[in-house]
Amino acid sequence: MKKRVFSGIQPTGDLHIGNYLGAIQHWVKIQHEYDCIYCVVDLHAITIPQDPKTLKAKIREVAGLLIASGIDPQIASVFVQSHVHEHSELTWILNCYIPMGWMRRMTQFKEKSQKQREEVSTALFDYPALMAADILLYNTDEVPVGEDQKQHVELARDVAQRFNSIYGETFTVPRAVIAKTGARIMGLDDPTQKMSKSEEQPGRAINLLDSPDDIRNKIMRATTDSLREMRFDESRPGINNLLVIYEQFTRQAREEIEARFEGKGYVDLKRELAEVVVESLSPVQSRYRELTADPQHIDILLAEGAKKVRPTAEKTLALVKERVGLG
Ligand code: ATP
Ligand code: LTN
Repeated sequence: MKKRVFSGIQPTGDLHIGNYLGAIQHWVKIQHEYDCIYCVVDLHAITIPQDPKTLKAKIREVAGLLIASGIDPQIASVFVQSHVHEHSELTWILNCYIPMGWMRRMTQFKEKSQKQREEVSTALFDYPALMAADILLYNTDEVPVGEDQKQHVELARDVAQRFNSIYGETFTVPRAVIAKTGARIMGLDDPTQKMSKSEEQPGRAINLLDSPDDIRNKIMRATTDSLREMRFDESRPGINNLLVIYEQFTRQAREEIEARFEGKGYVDLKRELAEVVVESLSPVQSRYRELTADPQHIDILLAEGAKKVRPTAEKTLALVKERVGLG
């Protein structure tokens, strides 16, 4: 039996090379080895205000880009969270077993709520419970995520263990798997900030659907330092970030890359990196255009994805309700 992998991505903006290098390329690689479920988490997206039309379009765009990046919907399951209502239902039940103290420790809520202050929704606070439900519905063994999500996966582990100790073996206890390099791609305009979908700074992120000229412009304008030496060095975040992106796309060894650019200027690195990124994204973009030529096609694939995963979600929820004594 293959191990079960579950991960999710929010349809809250344009997918960028940080998402691709930190998550999606890894998801593509493991799909043959594991039984993988990938979810477009639209219920998580509405924890902050969204425009309805844009949200609906983004759900399809994100799903299309996952498939265009190489996730094969015949092998892995790709579906939309709100298409399987068990996610919401299990969230409520899990809420009853998550002490407030655990939730209050979540650093992402602290960061995100500072930006919104009084407007912040109750659901943003409860975000980790929905994420725990996503993971626990499918007997998940491993959850590939970026560093920022580790604490949330740990909360899912804790609530699974707590529930199991009260009611007996019910949930598989999941663990987070964090990619070693490329796990944190930084903003091009400001390499001290992470490249992000929701931060609408022009020049921060290279989006997967950016035109070749946009990609070139953003890379040529990327912030670096005034030194000349081209070395992987985390104390020089700008140049380090460009080299990491180069490394991730070309799969060359660090020494090889440093040797290649020795004695050259930053402009040479930027020019070459821009071409590497343009060429790497080009097949993803053309597959995306093919996939979306028929607007119904993605909807059909997503309906099939939900149909594949629903029986497992139904079975888990029925067992949980039975254990708790509901109904
Ligand atoms: P937001 O800005 O809305 O928080 P995001 O761009 O951080 O969005 P998520 O939907 O939170 O993206 O994350 C999807 C996946 O991409 C996660 O596994 C996350 O860890 C990864 N990821 C996001 N940003 C980066 C980044 N800059 N570098 C590497 N991986 C990233
Ligand atoms: N919170 C995650 C997205 C997410 C997720 C999940 C990831 C929602 N549910 C379940 C792994 C497993 C994020 O913002 N990257």
